[in-house]
Amino acid sequence: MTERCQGDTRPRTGPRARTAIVLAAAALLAATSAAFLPGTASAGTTLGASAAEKGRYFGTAVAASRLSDGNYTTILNREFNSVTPENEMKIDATEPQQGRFSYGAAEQIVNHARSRGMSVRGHTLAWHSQQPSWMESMSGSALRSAMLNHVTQVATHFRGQVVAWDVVNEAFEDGSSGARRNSNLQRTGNDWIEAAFRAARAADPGAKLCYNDYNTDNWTHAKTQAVYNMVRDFKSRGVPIDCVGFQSHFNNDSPYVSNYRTTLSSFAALGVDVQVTELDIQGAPAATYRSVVEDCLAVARCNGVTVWGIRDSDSWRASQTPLLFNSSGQKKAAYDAVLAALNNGTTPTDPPTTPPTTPPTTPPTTPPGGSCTATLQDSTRWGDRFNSQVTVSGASNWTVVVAVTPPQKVSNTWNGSPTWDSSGNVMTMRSNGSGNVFGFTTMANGTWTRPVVRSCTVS
Ligand code: 9MR
Repeated sequence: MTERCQGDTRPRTGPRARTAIVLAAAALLAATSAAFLPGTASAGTTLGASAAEKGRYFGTAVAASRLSDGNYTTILNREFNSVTPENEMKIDATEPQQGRFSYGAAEQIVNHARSRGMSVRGHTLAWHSQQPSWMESMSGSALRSAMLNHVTQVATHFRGQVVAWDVVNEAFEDGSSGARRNSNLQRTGNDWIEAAFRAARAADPGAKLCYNDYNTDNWTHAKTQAVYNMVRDFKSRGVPIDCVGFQSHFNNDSPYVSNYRTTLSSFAALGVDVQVTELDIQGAPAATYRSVVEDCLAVARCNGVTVWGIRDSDSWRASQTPLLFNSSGQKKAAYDAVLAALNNGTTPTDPPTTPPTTPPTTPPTTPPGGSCTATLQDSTRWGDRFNSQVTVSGASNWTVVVAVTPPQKVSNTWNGSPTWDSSGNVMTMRSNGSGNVFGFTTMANGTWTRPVVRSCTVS
């Protein structure tokens, strides 16, 4: 199912046109069904591109201080299409003195990522840890106000640039109590978490808002159940929560368990997205990495996987060598297992929630740019999003302009360097040396209109 740029998508209305529409719709449905067949192989050669072909992202934590390390950024730019600042968006980094905000290091990461088509996860707005000393010594209503102001200021500053925020991090106790963690924030009142989510929604209505925690992987654990009950309660009362992050720091004391997929799917069934947010595994066993990725791919609402660092030497647990690249930046066996899982993984079996739009019925026209042609092709479609692929012919130094229909949003791109207009709906994609085929994921947000190629020009 292809659309050349500048194709006229207006529906025709005569009997022949109706026949054409029915036939074309049947073909599209067949193509869509095929896209949901398990085991569809794809030719992705990097983590990000392979994940994107499955409608997911593959991300990493990034430290601003390492962006000057060429080995590090080469791997980052080649392999990943999502980034989480490891420490630079935390409270002590962004508001070191009360009311005085500091965004430099976070912006460095955000700009690096977005200029290369990577999305950004924001981490984290409200947390008992890594508080600046002024906040650590606060309590009661003054702390509540300061926390809400922090959430509002930081989320407003990065509005439109962060696809998902860890609004609240690690608010539950470990062990069997299922209780909230006893922190200065908790002592401001049990409603501090929902208050933080409401403030974040008001500040950045377009971002997904996540609750993020560790030791919530085993479905039978009290902490997992406690977080589940909180999310269920929030959904039932309309508290604005969109996603749950599973840090997934696996080690010998806190190993991966086979009911992890049950945990992800059970949360997703509450009506939230799920994300693997800080994955690292002691010793980096390939089979375990593979299982985690397969579990995510098996759950339609699992948006993607973030590993907590690139090379073992970048890890907060470097001695456990828990990552996908060794300290020299070479791929480990776990890398191969993850890539294979992304390429061979089954796509979710649940059908799209909205019927696809009628495909175009008119022949292509010549693009105004004149000297190259861009052809848009539908790719995989999920319940909330779809992929498109654009093939350019006629030039290697191309610039292609693509528009999506609001409230659609492009959440991921691959094999090109994108910039957006101020509305965020028109993407200008430039060749970046990765060839003449680029792709992108569009979050439908209820609208399934196909993106339109507006022009193809030679730079
Ligand atoms: O990786 C982070 C490390 O550089 C910091 O020193 C540490 C400070 O608390 O935080 C690490 O990241 C944590 C993340 O923000 C929340 N989940 C646990 C992560 C590992 O400790």
